[in-house]
Amino acid sequence: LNGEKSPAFNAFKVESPNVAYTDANIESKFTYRTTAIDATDGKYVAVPKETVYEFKTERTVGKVGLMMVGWGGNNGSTVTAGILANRHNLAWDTREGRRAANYYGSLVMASTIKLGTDVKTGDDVNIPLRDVVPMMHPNDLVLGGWDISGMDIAAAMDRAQVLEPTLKSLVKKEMAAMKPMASVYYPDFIAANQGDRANNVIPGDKACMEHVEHLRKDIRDFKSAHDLDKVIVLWTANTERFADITSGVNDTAANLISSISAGHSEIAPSTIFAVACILENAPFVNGSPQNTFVPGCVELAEQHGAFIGGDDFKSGQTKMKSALVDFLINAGIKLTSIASYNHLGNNDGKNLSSQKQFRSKEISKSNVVDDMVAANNVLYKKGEHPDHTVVIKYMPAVGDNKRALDEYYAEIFMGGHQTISIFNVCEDSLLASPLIIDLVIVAELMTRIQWRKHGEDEWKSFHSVLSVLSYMLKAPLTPPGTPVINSLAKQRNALVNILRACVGLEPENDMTLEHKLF
Ligand code: NAI
Ligand code: DG6
Repeated sequence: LNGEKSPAFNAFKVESPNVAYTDANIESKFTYRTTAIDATDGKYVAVPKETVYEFKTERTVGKVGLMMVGWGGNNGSTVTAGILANRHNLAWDTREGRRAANYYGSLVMASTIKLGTDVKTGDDVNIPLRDVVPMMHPNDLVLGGWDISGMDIAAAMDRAQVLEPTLKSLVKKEMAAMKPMASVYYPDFIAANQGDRANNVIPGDKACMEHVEHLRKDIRDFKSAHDLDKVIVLWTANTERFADITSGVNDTAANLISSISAGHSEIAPSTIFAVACILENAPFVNGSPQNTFVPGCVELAEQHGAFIGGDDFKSGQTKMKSALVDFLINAGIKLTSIASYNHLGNNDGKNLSSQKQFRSKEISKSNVVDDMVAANNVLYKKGEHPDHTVVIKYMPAVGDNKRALDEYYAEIFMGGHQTISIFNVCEDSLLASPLIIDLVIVAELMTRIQWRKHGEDEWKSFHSVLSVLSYMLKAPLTPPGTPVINSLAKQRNALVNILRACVGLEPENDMTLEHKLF
């Protein structure tokens, strides 16, 4: 690298022979250090390993559009109002006093990372995560999307019953002009109790290529109407039932495309959206638990080098779980059972009151501790798991104010027991909205990062399956054959340290030797 500096830096610059700033890019050379293990006859040989990578991050974000599937839902209307409130710098009265727009709950917009140590004071220097590399600002997003309910987004915001009336009145006019496009609706995939809101549908009740082409055109039209450089599509529509994975139907990319053309009944609307996005090269993120990304869909994304990510926003109970269980097991405490109850009264809860859709959610909420348990072979024998039960009940009166009750039961020293009970109450959509923003910001960023091994000529993109989004997701999709990481701390470290590598900085190691060795 030539060490050339551009006059325009982000919040900081890295002075290193391994980093070059050009007008177009930030280029870094990064030594990735891992430990290779050779296991023979129960004995391990650990060999430190180094791989030198180069990263190139395009500095110009461009104009970005976010198209939400399920725009008229609680999440879709809430995130829309939140972005508008931030864009217009709004403040409003509540019975607790005046409130101002913010991005609390967004990892990117509201959390910091340690950049390093101040040479003069020895203190940590922390910067907003959003400043590590050039990132899109959510206030700049152009919003659009689809919903099977034709209600405008202002009316949808009222229907959601999430935000304060004083705030709603400030964004109502702008949101009333926002109308969701008609969507694909295959009644068999969501609860029958959703039928009465399906008044904005593209004709046809099962998969077909016309639906794929219709959605592709919607994306292209939206892009050209708003003069966008790129569009990210995010599924925040109802939880669907799982689709059966069947050989010859959805197991390969070619079979999936043939099945869509043949009108096969086992292809979900979310998969139709994913296929349309892959073919339009628009990153597609699934915020719901169903298996949208059937094997054929993942293969199609790989073939087209298109980005996909999922599944299911990790907003409240599961986020706590993936932090707390990591803590308990890493503290050497043997977690023996987790009982998780939820009740909620929003439309998501209504849809989940149907068994098949509940089952999708039960699966995504249940597998979230597996990696942490498997990693501790002192506490758990191979294949041993804590008991884990997940219950969700629809309770209309509490609306979006979801109640989540968890009991963690653990074995401690000398056969003793520890019981931790958590009662978590919050507006579900106010937790999910900042995650939508994070998913979009990071997915967009990944379209601007390329890598190569040092010495190679060709730059490449990250793998089509964006596992770097895992922090925001309950059941992270990973490239086929690669491990799933659920631990919240590990997920955050992975994201932060990849960003650091892009500007040639070492991973944060928390050793603070400078404060210990003197
Ligand atoms: P919601 O029920 O309020 O909104 C879903 C919207 O999707 C509705 O407006 C519905 O009309 C629309 N819809 C259904 N099928 C559609 C289709 N084929 N095409 C276009 N639109 C369609 O639900 P909410 O609360 O906004 O949640 C959305 C999704 O996010 C759900 O699947 C939920 O499980 C998931 N989720 C929500 C979390 C949260 O904290 N709010 C966390 C994790 C996941
Ligand atoms: C009931 O659990 C409804 C669900 O949609 C959840 O609210 C949502 O998946 C969030 O789950 P969690 O476990 O991240 O709070």
